[in-house]
Amino acid sequence: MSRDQGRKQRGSVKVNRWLAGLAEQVRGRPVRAVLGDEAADLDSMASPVAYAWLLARGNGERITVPVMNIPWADFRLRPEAVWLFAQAGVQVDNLIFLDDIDLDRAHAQGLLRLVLVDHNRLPEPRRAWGPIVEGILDHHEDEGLYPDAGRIIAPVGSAATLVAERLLQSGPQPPDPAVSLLLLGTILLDTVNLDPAAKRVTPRDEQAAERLLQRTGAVRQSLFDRLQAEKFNVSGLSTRDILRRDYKEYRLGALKCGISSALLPLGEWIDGDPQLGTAVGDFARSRELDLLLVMCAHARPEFRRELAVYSADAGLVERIVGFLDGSGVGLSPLQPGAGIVEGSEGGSLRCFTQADAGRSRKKLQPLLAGYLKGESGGGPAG
Ligand SMILES: [Mn+2]
Repeated sequence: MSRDQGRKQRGSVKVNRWLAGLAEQVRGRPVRAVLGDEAADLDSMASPVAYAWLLARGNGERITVPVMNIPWADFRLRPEAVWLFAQAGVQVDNLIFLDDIDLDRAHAQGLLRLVLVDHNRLPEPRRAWGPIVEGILDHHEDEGLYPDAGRIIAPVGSAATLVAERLLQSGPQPPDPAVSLLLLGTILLDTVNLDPAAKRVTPRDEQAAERLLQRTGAVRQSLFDRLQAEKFNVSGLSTRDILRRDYKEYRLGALKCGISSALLPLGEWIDGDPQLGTAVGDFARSRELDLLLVMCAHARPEFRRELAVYSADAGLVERIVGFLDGSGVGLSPLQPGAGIVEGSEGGSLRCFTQADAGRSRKKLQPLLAGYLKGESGGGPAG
């Protein structure tokens, strides 16, 4: 135990010395921001830190920094990340969040370059940043954007695997233990502890994890169990927190649509928050959404998905529900009360169980995009 702590200490000292003061140093200087996806799951926070650590070694006048793609206040919404960074001994006070760096200003001054990690398309509001994307490291399908960017894209279980491969081959020095633990925890969580049944893991993830296990001396099962428990830990989070914890926004046809992913049973959420309908309506209004989908996933006891559909326009809710149900998603009203939760100001929130538990946000979003494009293009005007 003391040896483990000693290792951890040494690793964290190096990483923390590197991170400390980075936010100060970038001001007014050319910066290469290594940026995760805006949903900021563990992969999108740990992998940019590790990749920036690797890239920072080689470069001269341009300073390379990892940027957490969320405001600092949202970090606590991701308890698995809070736990793993603490376990690795990384002082999160030293990490750069969106409120620690003015990316818009750096871009306007011509000082900003981007390396995208765990995604390969900039979100809509930042589309103008395309020309400054100089690198991509990702495990999602390559959309072929930013042709001048150097790309490391492969269909592995976690972007952390791709960083680990580079880190492990980068030189005679063993990788930093803190960085290694961040990558290992991320790979285990993303691949459901390297379980082939979850259909995420590839041989490259296995190899990377194996070597990181040797480096860190971590115990695979207990590391995974703890991370998994933390990920599903929503105690202490309000409905608004749960909604914004893993949230993405899209323009679908003529509509502004938000999709939240939440890791708890919808029935439990409804029981736990008598004001759920109001809170969902408030959230949608605050983001000026036409439509809000809340996708719940849990494994109590076996893996299930549930879906809540909210709009101020009850007719739109009907159409969306009808379309999804007819597209094989299979929606049955959640009991009790036939899945209808009273919302505020006449909004309609309807709750369902999903027969096809394979339809994640990644799959539902393009399905809806196709439908709503047709609806806005081919339907009656307005
Ligand atoms: Mn990922």
